Amino acid sequence: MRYPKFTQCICTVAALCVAGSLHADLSNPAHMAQPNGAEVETSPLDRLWYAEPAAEWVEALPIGNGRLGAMIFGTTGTERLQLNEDTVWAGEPGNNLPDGFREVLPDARELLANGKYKEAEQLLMQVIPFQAPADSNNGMAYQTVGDLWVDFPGHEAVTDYERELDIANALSRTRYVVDGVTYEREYFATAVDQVIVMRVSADQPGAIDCTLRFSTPQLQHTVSTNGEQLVLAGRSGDQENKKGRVQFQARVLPRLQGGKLSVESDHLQIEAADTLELFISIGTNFVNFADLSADPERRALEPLERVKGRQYEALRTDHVADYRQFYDRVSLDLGVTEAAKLPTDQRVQAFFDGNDPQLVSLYFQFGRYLLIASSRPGTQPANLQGIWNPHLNPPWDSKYTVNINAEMNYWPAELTNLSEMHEPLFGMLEDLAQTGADAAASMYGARGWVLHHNTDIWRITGPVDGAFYGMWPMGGAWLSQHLWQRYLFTGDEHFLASVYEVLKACALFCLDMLVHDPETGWLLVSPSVSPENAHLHGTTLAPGNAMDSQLVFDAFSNVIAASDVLGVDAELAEELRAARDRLPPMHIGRYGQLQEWLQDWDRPDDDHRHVSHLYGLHPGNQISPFRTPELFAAARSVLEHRGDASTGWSMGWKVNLWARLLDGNRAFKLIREQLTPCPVIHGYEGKGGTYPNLFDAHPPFQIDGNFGCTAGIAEMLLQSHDGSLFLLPALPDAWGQGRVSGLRARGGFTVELEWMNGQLESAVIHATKDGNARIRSWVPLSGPEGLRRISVMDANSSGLLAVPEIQSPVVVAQAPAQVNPVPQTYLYEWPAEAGKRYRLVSQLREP
Ligand code: FUC
Repeated sequence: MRYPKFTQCICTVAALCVAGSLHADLSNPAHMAQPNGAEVETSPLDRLWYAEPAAEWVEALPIGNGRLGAMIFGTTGTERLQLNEDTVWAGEPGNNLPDGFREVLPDARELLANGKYKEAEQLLMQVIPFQAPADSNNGMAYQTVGDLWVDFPGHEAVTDYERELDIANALSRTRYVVDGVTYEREYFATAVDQVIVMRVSADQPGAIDCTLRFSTPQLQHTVSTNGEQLVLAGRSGDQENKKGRVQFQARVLPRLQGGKLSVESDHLQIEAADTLELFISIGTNFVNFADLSADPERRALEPLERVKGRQYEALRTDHVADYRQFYDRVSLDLGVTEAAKLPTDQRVQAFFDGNDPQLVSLYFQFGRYLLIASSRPGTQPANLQGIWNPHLNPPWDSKYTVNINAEMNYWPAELTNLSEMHEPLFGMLEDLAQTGADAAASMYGARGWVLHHNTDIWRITGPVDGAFYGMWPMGGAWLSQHLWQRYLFTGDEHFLASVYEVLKACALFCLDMLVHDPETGWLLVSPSVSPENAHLHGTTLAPGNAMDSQLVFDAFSNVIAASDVLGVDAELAEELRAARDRLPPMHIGRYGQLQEWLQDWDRPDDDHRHVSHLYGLHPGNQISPFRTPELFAAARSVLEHRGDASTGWSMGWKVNLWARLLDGNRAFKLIREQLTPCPVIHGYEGKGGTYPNLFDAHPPFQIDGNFGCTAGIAEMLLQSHDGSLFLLPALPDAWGQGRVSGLRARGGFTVELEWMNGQLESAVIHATKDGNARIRSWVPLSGPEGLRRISVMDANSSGLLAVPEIQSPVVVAQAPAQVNPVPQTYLYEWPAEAGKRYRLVSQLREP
């Protein structure tokens, strides 16, 4: 038979599960025959597959090249490809700076200093209203381009149906049988050729009849034909005080073998073709956040002109090679059980109470797949839905929420060896440093740049959604940590020099906006909120919230360290050091919890999804089991009280937090929560989880939970934020045996680990920089020449692994004494040389 059924792949999985060999041979991929007789390597494990077409959007399968995205439904009678292009947003250039803010700022600060929190909110609501007037701008929406429909008459009832997303090759396929003919569709979104491709083939000649149609919910649009192409042209939506000025054009170029193409006024008809290839291209007029002068038609036509002369196989080969240069960098094997034979949706159903470790590695690799598919150098950063969105008015506008969500999207970037995919975020930071300078000057009279809790493609930097949510001036301080983290992972000083001005300007804003508290002498961020969580006084507003002080501490520390590395701004560094010493210390409250606010207002029964004050534990590194055991216990107390079940992204964060708390079993419990089916397909109600297509459910769909959990799985296996590379810091009992390769660590290291019976067996550390390699392990290790055991963590000679020194916490009198045994681990170091690989072996390993 020319068309191997997907079940043959599944049999390969079964073969991998033979007794005594519960681990996948990922180095030995299966080979899948293609209609043209060529073979494409596929891992039988790295795929999502289903026995039914998608009935709902969250059952469809995402493909993308960073800029273009499609959701593939795999429906037989009428195929649906829902299309996106990452610059199709409502609105037009322009910032959203509020009138009158500067005038009320001194009074708002005064009210907050005097404990009049609600009054401060009321005052600020006058200039940052929640029920925004029509002439305001609360950020614009990311919007769909529309849908391509392919009608196959007579294909409504089929047999032998299967569809898959092969994430090892970034290819999707649908197969079924009608009247004894086997049909296959293959789809991919290529970054090399900048088109989405769909190929329809059949195992009998002349069997393909179909109609191609476009539709879109966009109000301003036309559908037409041009030559042999089907064309959808339109303009993005108006929103609040903005006109929709993004013009887009989507074009489909068909290529037939055999058969006949008829071009009608608004659709294309194909009769009796042997094969049909469709090339979908989308262009817009977007150049950058301030410039819409490009020609969408020319941009849509150019890729089609290029692919005209190229064979399908060549396009696919180039696409797969391009994708795999990123994807193949990391492999993860947590074991394979019988559960891996089931369709993906059934695996999610069974996961919480089952034994399916391979679903975790699949989910991890799916997160990496999504980042490669939604964020490529030169594209827009992944937004709340990555690039996949069928709506004109998506949840939270599908923009960038920077009080957690946008950062979370990029947590896996360095850690899981996808550093290039981080670049769109850096590009956005460069833009925000410009638009945020206007906000800093006009709203605060401050130097530098500020971002509040949302931004969009126009790089707005003013507050949105009212003072309760929007009065948070720390978006820049959090988002720009990513620049510094990129430097720590890569040691790339050229990169650091190129982004230094953004870091510096962020620190200058913080310096200028801090308010001196005469009572304590501390410098406080005010006005501000602890994101979205109301305290005892019925508002989010308070000065000196824990996360804000942690963020300013890091923003200052980054510039202090960068100025040293680059040999610039010594005086500024001194000034920042002095201000940093005057930030309030963290506080431990009456039930032993890390305080979210300067006052002991936390409630033991608070289960709010945001755990902002734990920024210092993750993604930050101010809280450590080894350096700050008291704060470590207090952070743990916060998480115990907040509980596990929550929105998707909140659970994704908690996987990371429990990993940093070195509790692998609890981190795994959170993964189980995250991989629970979301009970509702539509709407915002209920607890978070996972949809059938493995998209994260806030609910509704929000991609940050995918990325957060992906990073969390990596954090369970390797951490490098606390002065050393901690190997297997938080391995759960459920992953007794396994291996991982390709994870990245700060200091410029790439790491391979193997473990058995829940303990590290061996590690290979590949250094890409000269420097002191420092390793922490739960088991004693033997290793490379020059390896020496050390007992204390003195200042590391490699600045890339340096840790902060923070002030001792303030502990309220009623706080229970907490027992904080420092975990017993083994610490080693040796001088590593760039380009060398070092092997370490457990001394407990059986000979
Ligand atoms: C923040 C979160 C919400 C949601 C939104 C996009 O406001 O509190 O849960 O994720 O961003």
